[in-house]
Parts: sequence; structure tokens; C-alpha cells
Amino acid sequence: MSFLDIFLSTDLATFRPDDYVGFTFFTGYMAMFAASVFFLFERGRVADEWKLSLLVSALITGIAAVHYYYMRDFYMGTGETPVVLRYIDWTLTVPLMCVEFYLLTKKAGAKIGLLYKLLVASVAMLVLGYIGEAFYAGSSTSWLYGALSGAAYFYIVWLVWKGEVAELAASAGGKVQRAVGHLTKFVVIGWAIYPIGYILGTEGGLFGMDVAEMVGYNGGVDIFYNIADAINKIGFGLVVYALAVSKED
Ligand SMILES: *C/C=C(C)/C=C/C=C(C)/C=C/C1=C(C)CCCC1(C)C
Repeated sequence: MSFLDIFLSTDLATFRPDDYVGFTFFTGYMAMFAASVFFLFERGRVADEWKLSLLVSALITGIAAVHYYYMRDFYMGTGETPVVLRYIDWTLTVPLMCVEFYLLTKKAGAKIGLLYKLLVASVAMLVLGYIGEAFYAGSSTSWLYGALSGAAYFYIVWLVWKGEVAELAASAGGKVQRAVGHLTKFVVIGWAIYPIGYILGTEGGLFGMDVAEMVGYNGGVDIFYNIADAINKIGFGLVVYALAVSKED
């Protein structure tokens, strides 16, 4: 196999100007890659107490970059949505986002039990979503798994917005509280894009709004997921970065 064969295996030769899904796979990949380089280099510049948080930020975007590399190829080669790769990525990166909450609130006394709660809820959310998407896409059973996954999501929202995470952030006060507040907005607004994509992007859609039809391919869901991933993963990292370089209390 020559270099050219490998290069062309991504089917770049058929990359069309109206392929919006492909567009977001490529920009998503590059954005995650660049963000990882940025967080890794900047890590050396921040105070010691924030170095671990910045490393976790770099891991989140770095793990995503590698998966986007493969998801992009999978999509370009098959024209299908890369469900398996997508969920492998999320299974690694979403728990790491929970770790970010834990690291920030640890300064106000967060116990390891809080981390477990966040981890169990996020894994439940993803496993249930995976079952719905991988085995029941297009069938009414996908609603059941989507709803159960949504319940786990709401539990996470509650923990960070009103529950233990919010209470610890309030007792930490100052810039830590503000940073946790920003991360909470990502969870409440940014993460909500995923269930919306799950509902609208799959065959049949909801209320007759079939995004799959609109983008002309059976994986309209990837438009939502790719945009949401870039916002949430890079956004989380930038909030942590802003906290780490802040001169305020
Ligand atoms: C970096 C990746 C992130 C932050 C992924 C987050 C994913 C979700 C919040 C997914 C949630 C889902 C539901 C709440 C219901 C339908 C199924 C999912 C898995 C799409």
C-alpha cells in the first residue's frame, strides 16, 4: 500500500462542498488537536495547584482529537455515523470532565464519594444512550433508552447546579465558585445539545423535524454531536485555564 492509497482511503477525493457533516468532522478534529497543544504548553506556565486540572483539560481534548481522526475517516469512507467510536470517546472524556469538577471543589473539601456519584451517573447516561443509538436507532425503543439516559443526565445537572458541587463551590467562593458556575452552564446548556441531537438527528426525527433529511444523510446526529463536542470540551478547558491564570482571589 503506497502513501497515496492510505491518504485516499479517507475518500478525500469525494469530499463535496455541501458535506456539512464532513466539514464539522475536519474542523472538530483540528480544533481539538490545537486546544490540546495549547493546554499542554500553558500547563507549564500556571501555578502548581492548577497543573493537574490543566493536564486533564489537555487529556479531554487530546483523547477527542484521536477519536475525531478515526471518526472522520470512518465517516468519509462509509458515509455512516461512527456510533461505536463516538461512544468510546465519550466514555473516556465525560468521566474526565467529572474529574475537573472534583479537582476544583476538592479545595473546598469535596470527598471522593462525590467523584464516584458523578462517574456512575455519567457512565449510566452513556451506556443507556449507546444501547438506544447502537441497537434501537429508528425504533420506538430508542425513546425508552433516551429517557433513561436523560434521567442520569438530569441527576448530573442537579448535582452541579443545586446539589453537592454547587454547595462546595459556594463555600470555596471567589474565582473557584465563578469557574464552577461557568462549567455548570456548559453542563446545563452545552450538554443539552446531545439529547436534542439524539432526538432530531435520528431517522424519523421529532415533530416532523428530520435533520437527517435536511442534511441529506442518515447521520444528521453528527452535526449536533460535533458542534457540541467542540463547544463543551474546549470550553471546559478554557474555563479551567482562565481560572488558573486569574490574578483574583
Ligand atoms: C465530550 C463529550 C460530552 C460532554 C458528551 C456528553 C454527552 C451527553 C450529555 C449525552 C446525553 C444523552 C442523553 C441525555 C439522552 C440521549 C442519549 C445521549 C447519550 C445523547
